[in-house]
Amino acid sequence: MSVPVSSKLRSLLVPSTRVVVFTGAGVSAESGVPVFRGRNGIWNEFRVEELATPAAFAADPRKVWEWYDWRRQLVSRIEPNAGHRAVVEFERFFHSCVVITQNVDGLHNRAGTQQVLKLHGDLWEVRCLSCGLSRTDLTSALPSLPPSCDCGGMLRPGVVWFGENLPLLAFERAVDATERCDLFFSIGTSAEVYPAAHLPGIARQHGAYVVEVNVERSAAAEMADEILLGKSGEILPQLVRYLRVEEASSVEEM
Ligand code: BV8
Ligand code: ZN
Repeated sequence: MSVPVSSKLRSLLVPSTRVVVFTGAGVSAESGVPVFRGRNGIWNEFRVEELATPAAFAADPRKVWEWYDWRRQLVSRIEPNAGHRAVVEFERFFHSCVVITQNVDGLHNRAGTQQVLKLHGDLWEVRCLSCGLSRTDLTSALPSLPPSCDCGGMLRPGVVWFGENLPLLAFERAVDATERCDLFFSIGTSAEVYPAAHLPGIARQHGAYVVEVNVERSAAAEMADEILLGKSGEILPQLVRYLRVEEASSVEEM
């Protein structure tokens, strides 16, 4: 089923448009990753302050690691969906397309996106609390919890917890791309976690056309010029079909 798309948005679907794709948990929902808030939200079951904070980890590292190990195992068994793959098509079509995600699942990379600005870290990164070394660890399930570094120190998940700063360079690049873009997609995010949730507003303030793609209106809807209500795994491929039409007609004109 297709959703109505404005002629303004269709007119922006040309290669010279500078695009930012900003995603949240909803883009991975159709792959089987649970979202955090709203219907079927993970925080309805668990208390965020018990799991995703430095204090929670200090109090019970094993409990926090069990949760992350469970999520790593879940993500290792699933595949990117049509929404992730459509983002790869966007990158191919637009001369400038910057992908910014709050997701830690790595599914954009697995779909084929090379450069992703990961604002909340990566489920597959681990960092040593003693020597500070970060590395990728794709093991699932981890053999012992909490896992240890070669130096003997305790490892932590390479994600950004509540109360922690976002990776500065990634956030600066995200703001920079957002300020410069013509078209900003806010996809599958409740836009409730800051500072990432400032991005749709920054895009709007700098004159971008802001499009929300979500199964329901989120906090970002107030900043949006257009809201495409539906699943990202259906709406984004619909937009890719428009890109293909545009591509074919520009070839005919040559
Ligand atoms: C910071 C990573 C400075 C790890 C996550 C009051 C007290 C204390 C703190 C604060 C406060 N007020 C503000 C703060 C700051 C706080 C914050 O924003 N809190 C909010 C919640 C009030 N932020 C921080 O602490 C950040 N750091 O501010 O640093 C600082 C320093 C010191 C002291 C203070 C401040 C750090 C935040 C990072 C949190 N890390 N996760 C992990 O994953 O384990 S948060 C978590 O939320 C997620 O991981 C995700 O990254 C993020 C956003 O969630 P969404 O992706 O939007 O997902 P959500 O489930 O909410 O929504 C899904 C959407 O998809 C829904 O809208 C749904 O309708 C839609 N959907 C569903 N299916 C589909 C769909 N859409 C399309 N298609 C579908 N098929
Ligand atoms: Zn170490």
